Amino acid sequence: MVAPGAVHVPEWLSVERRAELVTACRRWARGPVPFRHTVLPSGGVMSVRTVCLGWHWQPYRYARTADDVNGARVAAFPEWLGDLGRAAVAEAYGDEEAAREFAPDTALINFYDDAARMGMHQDKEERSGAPVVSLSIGARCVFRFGNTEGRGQPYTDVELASGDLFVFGGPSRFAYHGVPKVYAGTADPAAGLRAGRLNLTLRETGMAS
Ligand code: MD3
Ligand code: FE
Repeated sequence: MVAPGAVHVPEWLSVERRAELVTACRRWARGPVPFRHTVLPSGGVMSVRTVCLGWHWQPYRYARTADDVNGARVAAFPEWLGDLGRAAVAEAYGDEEAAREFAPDTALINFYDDAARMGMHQDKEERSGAPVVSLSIGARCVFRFGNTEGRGQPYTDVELASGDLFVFGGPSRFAYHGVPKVYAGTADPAAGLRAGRLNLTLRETGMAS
């Protein structure tokens, strides 16, 4: 446990599982909403590329359609990905009831090239107290896990590598966090990624279907 409710499980995903997820992400990246750099209301452009399933996150709300991209309805959130999320919660918390109750309805899929970063932020658009499940594939990175007060210290830097699971629940759910560094040349070709890092987060939006 990195902080209350924050559990890191290194190498939870088998190489076969990683490869299946990479293949699925390549398909989702083609549409109906393309993998793209999100443009913020400030005019800033995120360096990661993102595509969503189930619900589309646009700064700073969830919608069924990608009104900030091409207006298309996002691809469905597949049942098998919910099953993987429940298995992840069971593994991280050892709590079968928490796992059964976890009903993610959106996935945010981020791709980092070696230069991409994610600034310190909170995820506050979800109207749910459910945990967030994070799956990392590909290049290693520094994941910075902070506090609930602001972007600055105190924070803890954790290295995330290919196959790692991280679950954020309870008091950790609203902590600031970010990715200040991706390590070039640490991709996972066996998983089908020759460069860069993929991160999938499975979440409950709390949106009424
Ligand atoms: C802690 N993604 O998509 S995953 C994001 O690696 C995001 O792509 C990072 O932050 C990435 O919003 C970090 C870990 C993560 C995701 C969501 C969280 C940690 C979290 C929500 C609440 C607390
Ligand atoms: Fe986040």
